[in-house]
Amino acid sequence: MSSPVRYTLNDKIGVITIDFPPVNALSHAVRQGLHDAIAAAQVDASEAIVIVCDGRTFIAGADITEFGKPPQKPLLPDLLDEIEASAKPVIAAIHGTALGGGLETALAAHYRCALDTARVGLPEVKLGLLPGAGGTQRLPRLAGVTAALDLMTSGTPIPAAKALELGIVDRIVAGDLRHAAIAWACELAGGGKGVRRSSEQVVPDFDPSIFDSYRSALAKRAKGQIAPRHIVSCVQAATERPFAEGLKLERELFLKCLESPQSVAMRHLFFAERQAAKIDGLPKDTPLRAIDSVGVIGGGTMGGGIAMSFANAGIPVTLIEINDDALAHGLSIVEKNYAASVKRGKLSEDAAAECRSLIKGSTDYADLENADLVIEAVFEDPELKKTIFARLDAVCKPGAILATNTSYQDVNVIAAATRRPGDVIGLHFFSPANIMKLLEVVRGDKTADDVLATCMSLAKKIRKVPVMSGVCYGFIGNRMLQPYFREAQLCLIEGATPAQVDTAMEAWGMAMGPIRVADLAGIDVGYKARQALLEEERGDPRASRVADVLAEMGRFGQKTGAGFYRYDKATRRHESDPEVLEIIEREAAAFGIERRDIPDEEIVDRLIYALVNEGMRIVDEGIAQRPGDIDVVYVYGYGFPVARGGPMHFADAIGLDKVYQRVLEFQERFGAEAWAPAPLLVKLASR
Ligand code: 3H9
Repeated sequence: MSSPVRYTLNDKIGVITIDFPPVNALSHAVRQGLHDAIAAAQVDASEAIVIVCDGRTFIAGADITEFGKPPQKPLLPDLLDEIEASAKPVIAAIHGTALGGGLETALAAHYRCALDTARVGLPEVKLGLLPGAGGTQRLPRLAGVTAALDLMTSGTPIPAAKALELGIVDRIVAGDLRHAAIAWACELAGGGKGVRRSSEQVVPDFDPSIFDSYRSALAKRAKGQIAPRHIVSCVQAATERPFAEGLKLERELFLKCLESPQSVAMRHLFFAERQAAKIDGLPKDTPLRAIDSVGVIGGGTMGGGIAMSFANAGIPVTLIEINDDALAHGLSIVEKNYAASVKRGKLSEDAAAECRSLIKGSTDYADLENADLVIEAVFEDPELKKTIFARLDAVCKPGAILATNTSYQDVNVIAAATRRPGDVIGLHFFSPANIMKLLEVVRGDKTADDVLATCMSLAKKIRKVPVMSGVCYGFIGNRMLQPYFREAQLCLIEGATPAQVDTAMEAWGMAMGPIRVADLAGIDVGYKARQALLEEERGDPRASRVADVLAEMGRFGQKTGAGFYRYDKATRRHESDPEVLEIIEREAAAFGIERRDIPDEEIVDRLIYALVNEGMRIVDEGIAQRPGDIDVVYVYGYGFPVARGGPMHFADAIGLDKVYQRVLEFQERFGAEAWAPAPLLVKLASR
């Protein structure tokens, strides 16, 4: 096999070109090629060396697919030491993204130039890792301690201009990058500029209290994660120890992270997210419909957020409401959201004004006649939705995609209200839609392949993470939430307090405990939904009784200042309410339940295994294409801790046989209706 690295001598400049699609990751073959090329350049007539990449990007990092396999020499840290040790100046020429080991390669070079469109970053922390090829030691020397900590603990890449300001790159070039880099190399060689090693630079002055500040901020922001903590230790070492000693610590802590279940979980999510974007059986070259204009029906919180998601991607939106007042209200919320983004420094005034100008309001469906995609986002009334789709069928042009944002309704029934069910699809956004990354793309029985492919690709354009779901009540995410909430409510009536349930789940890693989630979502919502069901469809009455009582008292949750908790009007901070405890105790007695102490571990296991058991059914029924899709849904849409990799990965990591045994135990204690093990769990556990 030919090497993915070419070395050529262009007059006096040695040019090393990496060509390893799709993202020039530092696989074994690339490392070997780089090693050979650097060695060759040391002994030929070259006076300076350029490292440049073919394809869409500079090196995007170590090859993540190699992690977990036995390491093969040359190891990246050693290779980068060789590059830095080069007797001839080495110039890295960056386009696309220089990420992780890619940026570390550039930092080991002596000079760096970049196109102004390039971005650089050290995103290892998002994989539960730290930069393990000298990044933690070289970056603080070049950019200072604060910038280094920011870049490494956030993992967010920065644009070339910012990198220039921070001293991470030395110059921004325009036009042909290879050409510009070679010209600069000639200039450096001609001017007698020799090597300039990052490892020999001195860390600029800094405030020594910074490390403790980062440690305490990260303890909150990245609760329970080990990589951010280790990053701080490595950067501190860069300021206190000689370079080689710092590298030693970096290697030790990198390997600790690499072997940790956290990194295994986060690497699983990296690939699961990319896999989720693919639809089995749908040809890669399925034609896409052009989406240049969008209509949104309903200017509530959801509709407004959806409109913003498209406007933020430069796609014009027509927002439809039923009358002028409702429209003015909807647009004012959009306005407020943009103002808040400007205030938080997320958007410039100009950018916000531009996005805002892309959203036009209307009360006339006729204004949707040219829309390429229309998304209905009105409240969950099946008859209303059908009426809207019949109207859309009448006004929209042929080929327009008609989508519903429903959380629960049957997309097939909605599609049947039109004469073009092939054009109908579910696009389930999560609130606040302009911020939440998850998009469930719901494929109806008749949804056309090109409609599905278009929506999956469009999701990426509006910076969402798409996961396809089949049609069922609640799709993937909300369907699994039902048994999860059921167990949370049962724990309450059997003996726990709201605070105990929430604290147990939050300590385990959930972003917010289920009882607080119920208060935030509105207790009236579930109440109304239950009222619309027949008695026998409502499930275990013990699991809804307390919520029903609260709803009937007008305690709808955060929005009314009281639900399972009481809320401070000004700060929205929650506190326990003895009245709620009395209600729980009273209702438990009415059911003849003798309340008991429930260990936190039981709470966590019941809630999480309820998710897993339902997830197994969802995979078995083909509602989700694969278990990883469910993990992506839960991490991006439901505050499941990334470091646990999603419910299905977590179950796998624990051992499916252990999960099965615990589910059997719960079946024995709490009954088969709730806890019959999913057939797929039984099958997999027995393997
Ligand atoms: C590291 O560097 C550790 C070192 O500090 C120390 C080592 C000792 N490896 O995302 P896309 C694949 S850790 C292997 O859809 P985009 C990806 O799976 C690494 N494969 O494209 C996908 O495959 P498929 C630090 C990789 O244009 C295909 O490439 N670096 C890698 O939307 C296209 O990816 C990172 O964490 C990789 N490193 O985005 C950067 N990267 O087609 C991770 C991508 O089969 N990468 N693939 O599904 C990214 O952030 C994005 O991929 C990137 C392109 C922005 C580069």
